[in-house]
Amino acid sequence: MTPRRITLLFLLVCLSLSSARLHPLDPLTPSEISSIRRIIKNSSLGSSKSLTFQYVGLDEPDKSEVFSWLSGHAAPPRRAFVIARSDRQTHEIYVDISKHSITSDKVYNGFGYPMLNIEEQVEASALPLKYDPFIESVKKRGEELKDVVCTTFSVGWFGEAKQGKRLLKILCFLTGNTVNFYARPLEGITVVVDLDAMEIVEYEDRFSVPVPKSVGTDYRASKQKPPFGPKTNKPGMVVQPEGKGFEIDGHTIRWANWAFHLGYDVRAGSIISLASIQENDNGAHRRVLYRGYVSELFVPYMDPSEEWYYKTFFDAGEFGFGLSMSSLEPMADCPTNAAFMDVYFANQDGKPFRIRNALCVFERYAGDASWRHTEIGIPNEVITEVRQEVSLIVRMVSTVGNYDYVIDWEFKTGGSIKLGVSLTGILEVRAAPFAHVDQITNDEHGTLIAENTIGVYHDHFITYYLDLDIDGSNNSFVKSKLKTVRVADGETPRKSYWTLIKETAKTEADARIEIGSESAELLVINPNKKTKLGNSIGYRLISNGATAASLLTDDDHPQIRASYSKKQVSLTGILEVRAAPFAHVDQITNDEHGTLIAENTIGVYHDHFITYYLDLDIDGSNNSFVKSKLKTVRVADGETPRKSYWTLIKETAKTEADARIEIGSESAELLVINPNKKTKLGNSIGYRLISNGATAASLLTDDDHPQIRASYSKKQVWLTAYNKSEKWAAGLYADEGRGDDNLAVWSQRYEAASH
Ligand SMILES: [Cu+2]
Repeated sequence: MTPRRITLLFLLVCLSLSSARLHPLDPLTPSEISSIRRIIKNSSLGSSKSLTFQYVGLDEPDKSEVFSWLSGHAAPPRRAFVIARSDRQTHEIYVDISKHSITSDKVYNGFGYPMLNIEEQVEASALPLKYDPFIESVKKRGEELKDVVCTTFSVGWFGEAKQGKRLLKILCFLTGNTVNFYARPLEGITVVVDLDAMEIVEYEDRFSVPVPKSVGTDYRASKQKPPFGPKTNKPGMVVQPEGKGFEIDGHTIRWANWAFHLGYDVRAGSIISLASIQENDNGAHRRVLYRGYVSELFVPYMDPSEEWYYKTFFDAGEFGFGLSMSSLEPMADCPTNAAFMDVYFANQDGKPFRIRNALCVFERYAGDASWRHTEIGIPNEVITEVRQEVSLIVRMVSTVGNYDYVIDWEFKTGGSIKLGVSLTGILEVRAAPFAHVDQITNDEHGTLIAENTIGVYHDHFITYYLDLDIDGSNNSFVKSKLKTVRVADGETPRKSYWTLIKETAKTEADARIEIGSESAELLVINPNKKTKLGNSIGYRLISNGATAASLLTDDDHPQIRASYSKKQVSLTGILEVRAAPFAHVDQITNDEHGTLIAENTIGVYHDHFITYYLDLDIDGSNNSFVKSKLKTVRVADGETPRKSYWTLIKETAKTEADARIEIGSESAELLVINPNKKTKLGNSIGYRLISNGATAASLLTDDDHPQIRASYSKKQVWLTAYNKSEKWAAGLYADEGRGDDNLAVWSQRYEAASH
């Protein structure tokens, strides 16, 4: 959100095209960016005094052109797509770089505006400092103008029917003797800038709140008084005595059994293309992912008040996830064994600039095993085999205002690709007149995190574009649903089992998935390719916990703009096997309760339910279990431009039944707190239980005997009072046990006792 203070190195030398053949998906080179600028400056637009470049990127060739080039045909022409502003109009310009010509220039007449560039944000941020009413407001607060810094915030859309102006809001903060100005907002002031006129068109100073002192919040190590956190005295480093295991050839990276193209874009940041994996037997590469990148980040805040309601950012589309890339610090952002890559974008004037070391690539070895087995079943022999887990990471960091997003693409030798997002940086806070939680009587839309400082509730929705091309471009989306089957009495001692029902999505609507809403595996398969045994070839989408759906009402304007955020998908050991008389899937006519994984071999469907005993004693033995539920609140019409927000409702479990939780059944945070201890500000002290994706409930029927023995496997969290004898979820005597002394039974016992 803020103009970044990184050094932008302008390329003064006009590089001639290097002799190396460009890959059709290579990002625009600095010399291409210069050519594009020349071509546009030489056109009729060139005479416009107000011409600015808002987006300059590769006009990606069609897939068919790329594949044709890969099979040895001529490269498609290098083309660029440019969004420029001139005389209050948005131009969509296509440029043929090789022909030095503009192929089309169309004025866009819709409601939206292009991405902001850095220069206009810097210019707009400086306006309040020369604006008399603002200077007055600073004085009135007893602060000095020299301590004030301002940054930019997109204004959003709140139902206005008419075409608006290209506006930006400016918020100001105090630095003084700290660089952590986000912790010191000048609350109550709204500055609106018309970007085309580059002037303040609206100004309001509604109220003032004490600026948080934010003592000790300067994060620079040099400003931290020792002791600074727990010491790890013996820092480690990654050493690869034989060198790096990957090779970078232009933008193509080859490592282990993977090959892919690493590009970038000013809006998306890093882009992975043409990821393919090498076959063991014949060395041929099989296609997996045609193109993948971060497509949007929606960040709505939950405070509907005048100064905060509009904070509903689209970090990629408004501020540029690529434009906000940070130079990575060797040995800190990326390990010692990393290779770095610079990126080049166009500035406001269309000239190329570089962000040094914006991407890094490295092999990760964290001392984990990817597969292991110890075999003691063969008399007089112990066989142990362990394989190292090594993967390849492509990393970028995008710093959008206060937040730093770390985006990882992780490639594993087993064939999987893992998308990693971590958020760090600084919280955006609101100044408020509270020094203790007890002073708060209304919903303050956040948590008192320091004196006079509220951390405002908000979400981050990160959306990926994934064009999977598994073994070819023709792919299907399949939901593999787990369905409980009840067995007819007497047929078997079992009463139930689960099996798989595969459903292929026929329309896009079939492929809008709310993760966790049903027991289903999400597969992308190639319907025209099969393994030798006749099984489908594809990839499974595995969510790793942090999925969420937006809680805003459907008619709230930020939600209309990000309506996609209601759904999450728009589209080790030795397996125990059973011998079976099949050599091909086509021979199977009944439910064989598994998958034909090799000739005459069925891998039987099964679950692993792992139950932990956790006796938390947070700051003492007396702890409570609290559900912190996220609840949508609808705003009365006219009160604020927003129609909804979410807030937290805290419920302390009174009985064991209150603390039986099905994770994902509601939007709730699970906390274990010490009710007798508080922070200085009056907040609870506790730990949060965070589930990391692989939670499940058993699908067996309640009266099936295995389920009676493991009746606790229907819920993921159980809370019981301390009882020394209650150690083993399945009871002390699990073998042949009957479920009369298990976790679920203990829970009921307490319930009976407490009523
Ligand atoms: Cu956040």
